Amino acid sequence: MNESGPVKKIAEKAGEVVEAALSGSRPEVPGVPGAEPAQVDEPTDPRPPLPAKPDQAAPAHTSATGRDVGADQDARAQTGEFLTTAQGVRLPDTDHSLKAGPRGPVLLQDHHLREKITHFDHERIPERVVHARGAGAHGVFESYGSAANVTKAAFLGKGAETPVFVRFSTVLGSRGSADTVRDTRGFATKFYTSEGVFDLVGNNIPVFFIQDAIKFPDVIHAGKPHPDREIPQAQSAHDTFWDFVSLHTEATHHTLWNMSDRGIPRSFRMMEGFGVHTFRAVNADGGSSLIKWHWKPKLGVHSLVWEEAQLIAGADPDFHRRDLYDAIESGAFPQWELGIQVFPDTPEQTFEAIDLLDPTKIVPEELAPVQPVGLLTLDRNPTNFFAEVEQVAFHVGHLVPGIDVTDDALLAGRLFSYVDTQITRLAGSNFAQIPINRTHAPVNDMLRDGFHQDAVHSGLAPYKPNSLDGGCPFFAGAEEHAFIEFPTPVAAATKVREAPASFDDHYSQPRLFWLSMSPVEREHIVAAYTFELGKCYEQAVKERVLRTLAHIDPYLCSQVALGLDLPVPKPDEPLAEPQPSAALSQVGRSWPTQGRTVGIIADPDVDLAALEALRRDVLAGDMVPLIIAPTGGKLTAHGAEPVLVQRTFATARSVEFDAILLAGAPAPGADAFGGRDAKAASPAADGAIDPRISLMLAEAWRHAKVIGAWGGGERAVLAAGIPVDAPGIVIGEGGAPVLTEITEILAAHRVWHRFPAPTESAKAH
Ligand code: HDE
Repeated sequence: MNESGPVKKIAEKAGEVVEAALSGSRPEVPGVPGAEPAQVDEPTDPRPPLPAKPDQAAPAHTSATGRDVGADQDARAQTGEFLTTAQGVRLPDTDHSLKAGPRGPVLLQDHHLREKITHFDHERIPERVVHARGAGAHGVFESYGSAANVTKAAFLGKGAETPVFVRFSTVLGSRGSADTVRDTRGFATKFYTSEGVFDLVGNNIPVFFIQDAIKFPDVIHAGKPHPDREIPQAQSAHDTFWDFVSLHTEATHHTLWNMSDRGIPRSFRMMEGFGVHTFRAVNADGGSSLIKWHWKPKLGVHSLVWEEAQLIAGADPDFHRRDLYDAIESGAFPQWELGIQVFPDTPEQTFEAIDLLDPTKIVPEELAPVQPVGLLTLDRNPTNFFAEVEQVAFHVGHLVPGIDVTDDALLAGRLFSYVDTQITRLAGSNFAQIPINRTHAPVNDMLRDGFHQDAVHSGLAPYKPNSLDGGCPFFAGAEEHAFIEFPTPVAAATKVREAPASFDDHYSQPRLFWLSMSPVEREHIVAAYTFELGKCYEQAVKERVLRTLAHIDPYLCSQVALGLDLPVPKPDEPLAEPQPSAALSQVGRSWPTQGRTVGIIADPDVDLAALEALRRDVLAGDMVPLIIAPTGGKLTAHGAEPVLVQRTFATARSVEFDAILLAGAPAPGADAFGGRDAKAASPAADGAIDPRISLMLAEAWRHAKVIGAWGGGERAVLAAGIPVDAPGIVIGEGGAPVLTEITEILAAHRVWHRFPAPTESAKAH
């Protein structure tokens, strides 16, 4: 991999963003709402619309037919100083309907009223049937060229740079649901390549619940809220989900991943991505290999803890969106390396006895290393959520020459589904012409008409063969980058509704995953199953799930049974003894801390110059500082530059921060009483310290987060009942040395050794 080229360039660009933020008129990133500061009185002097913010980008300006129109970045935004109708007619008023006198009836002839309300009535489009809740960003993919021997895809050629748009999502929840629910996450990437659009529509979990697309409506119906009362929203902790996955045991592997820390990511930026299915790669010589796609986050794979995820769902349901946008706005551009596992394309389509067409199986990285092929950087936020994130339309069938599909029966159903769903969701068949979906390659497709046709096709012969349009368009050959299906042999067979025998193995890989987990990760899995089943009503469902757990591991099964007060079943077949895969565990290494959120609690009489210096140090370390003070506004002191307060004791909650720094020991604020703010009502609170701060520290403590303090902050730590010599508590002389030390600890994500996991033998009973 080339660490000096793209990585360095991106680092420079990120540095420029940080520099601009520090020197600009609005240095308190993230969270700046508009391109210019607002004034208190309503502005009345006509002026052109404000530009987009510097962290934002819009879809490239290609025509509906893929032509670069070379327009300015904001060419699709509103234009002109004056309010107009949709037809561009200027308006003098939008506050009053046209009436027969001030108290009179509203007149039907008010075309402005009717246009405004009618358009409003149709603002919503159907949300995605799955993956409705999401967030997206623009970026660039820079290819290392290392895949050139397996695929001729131009975007994977050496040095190729390809614009991309990525959308992350949860699966089960509706559009307004919380980000931090326990669920699989979508990781869909649109590459605008020179050979047409390539979509890699993957998840953050490498396996799927089902082996055949025909079961997709079943698993989704089971996971969605109960049809009678429409609860619970965006959760798997209910009877129908567990009923299905315990009867349909091929779901065991994916379910186990969901119950692991992978089901509650800390950030989209800290998730792996997987293509799940095996794809086929074809090189320039016509050679075929089977491949699996992997996205590896530069920041490592990290998760929330369950209590934190639940608190965030209330305190900041937009947590993952905000995290993505804030990191990009702050110049901490998230990056992933794209990698491939490559397997020989043999007639059996297996590798080391693993069936490559079975999407409930992984190939451990120890058996087939992930080879890095390029670097993805997300460096711009969307300018308009609806236009970009809501309207982006992915499709697994958006393939480019050099990448083809296999006979995976799950993939086959997807190849039908994605276009079909867009036709409903985006109201017609011309969704490829919506700006975010437009290819950057020339289009001459003979598709015509339909709702919302944006192209103005010339000529009169959208058919082939023709002579009236000069025979155009013409066929391309391999030399002209045509997509030519790989001539895969198909064995003689009989029509059946059956799966291969190897698809019946539902437990060896869940056991592999379990055995690969560290002790703390195993405890989280036990707790997740116990919680989810504890929320179910039917005993039969719980007992049936325990039977599946008995096939994964006796400790897992017995501990969950203990929590449910149910008997421990025995497996009806001997357990497999697979080789664990170290690559599956998230714990035990160090990672960069870019984009981590550092909450800085400021005593009102803190040294403001030192506070500002610390804020800048955090920003310069590519992390996101947020100043927390008793009240909003600005902290001021004679002779010092004021410092903007970004969170107050009333609005802040520990779960927003990866680390908490205490610059002093704030006394109770004016609103620190239970009648005003229930967070302040803890009976254990020490009267000398604001009780909200004690609560914040206590939560950070039990979520195994690092806490740093100086200038009296030690007193606040002690007052919260936290031993100052405990792991991950850093007491220092000043902000700078404490920041250095907490950054080192943050590199391990959490202070895992604060609460050592019990050994399995110690807990066995
Ligand atoms: Fe999807 N999936 N899916 N899926 N999927 C959709 O397409 C479908 C599957 C995935 O951010 C839908 O535009 C079927 C696997 C992502 O816009 C729909 C089957 C994987 C996204 C659809 C699967 C995915 C979707 C809903 C079983 C991981 C969000 C709206 C064969 C490899 C993309 C839409 C975005 C979205 C169908 C299974 C990933 C209905 C039939 C396996 C990331 O077409």
